[in-house]
Amino acid sequence: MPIRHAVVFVLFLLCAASAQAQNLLANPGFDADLASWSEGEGSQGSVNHEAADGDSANGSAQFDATACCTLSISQCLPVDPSTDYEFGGSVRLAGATLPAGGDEGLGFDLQWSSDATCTAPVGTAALNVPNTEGWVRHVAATTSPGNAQSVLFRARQFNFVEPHSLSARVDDVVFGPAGTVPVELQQFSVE
Ligand SMILES: [Ca+2]
Repeated sequence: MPIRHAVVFVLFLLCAASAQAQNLLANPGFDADLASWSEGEGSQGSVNHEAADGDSANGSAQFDATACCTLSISQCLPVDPSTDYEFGGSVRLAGATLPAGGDEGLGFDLQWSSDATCTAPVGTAALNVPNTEGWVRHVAATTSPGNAQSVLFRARQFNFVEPHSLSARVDDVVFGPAGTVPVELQQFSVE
């Protein structure tokens, strides 16, 4: 193997290993439980661990609304300012027929903070998932504000429409620096 090709190959392996390690979320695949996640938004329903029927592996977070208006689970993470990040996850809206306008559905959102504990908001980013059948993966890119020190990552179900009975599952969530989400091998080209 020519030396030049060997160097490229090694660099690619390093990039691949790095990409797999960069997801900053703990327990992103909900393998056994909802450990590391905090439930928010009060008592409009419940978020529970679903052992079976996951996306790439068993275990997902099951959102069951019983009243208006939102359900969410979140994690607070340290971030660097003015840095490109990627966020999202896989979603299954179970048999839902969603009205237009985004009043019902699920999304991922970020709330940047200028302190280290997610209590001094300085900006937001949101990725709302369209009405789809089956498991679908959604990922978006954004840039942290120049004064950001932490971010609150949320998977959030919206349930503003009667009878407030939407169910959805979330799995394989991701938040990390640009490049966290692996690219297809075919997109990697050497001269
Ligand atoms: Ca899983």
